Amino acid sequence: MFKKCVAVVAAMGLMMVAGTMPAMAAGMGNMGGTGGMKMGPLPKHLPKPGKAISYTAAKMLIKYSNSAGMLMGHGKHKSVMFMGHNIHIVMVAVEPGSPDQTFEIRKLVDPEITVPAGAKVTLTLLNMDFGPEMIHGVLIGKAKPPYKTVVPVPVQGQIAEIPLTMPRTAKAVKKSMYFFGTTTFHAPQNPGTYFYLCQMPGHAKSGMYGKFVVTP
Ligand SMILES: [Cu+2]
Repeated sequence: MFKKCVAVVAAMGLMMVAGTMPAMAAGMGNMGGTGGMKMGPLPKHLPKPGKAISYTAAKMLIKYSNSAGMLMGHGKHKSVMFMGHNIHIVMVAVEPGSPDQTFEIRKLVDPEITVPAGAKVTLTLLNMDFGPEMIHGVLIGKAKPPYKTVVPVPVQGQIAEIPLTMPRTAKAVKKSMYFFGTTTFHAPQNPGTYFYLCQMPGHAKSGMYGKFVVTP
């Protein structure tokens, strides 16, 4: 199973290099070790970040978020492990029904994320939250919790940033439009522990953060 996964991820990396990432749905089943959940395709024609997308397009991002990577660990210490040299991670800021001021990947709240050293990582944040204060973004850096109300940008040892992204446009989830942000960066060559956090004042202080671990 493990070997098979490595092969699949390697193949995925090649496809991504070839620029065909949006079409990667085919043959991507069984990656997650959660009983054959199929990895959803990334939406094919996403507009530039900053433009609103429909619930239908947002749902494709959510489906991807809920199926990419491998679940590791037990209980509260679950992590999502990403392998290969070309990784796409989709985080959701506060899926409806999740606790306030949290990130979700694979329905896990603020999970630990692990990526291999040197991997090219494309990180996408979909903001599903609603309300005037519910603007969210992502910084990844060395700065450890607890965080102050205002987190200086860039954070200490910053390696990635998704600018603040607006909340959804309507209370009704299915009738709303959604915003997302994305960034591509390389994981550091040296293994170590980083943290992802939301730079909206007060959010990281309230717990909107998690570990980002770079593995050998
Ligand atoms: Cu936030």
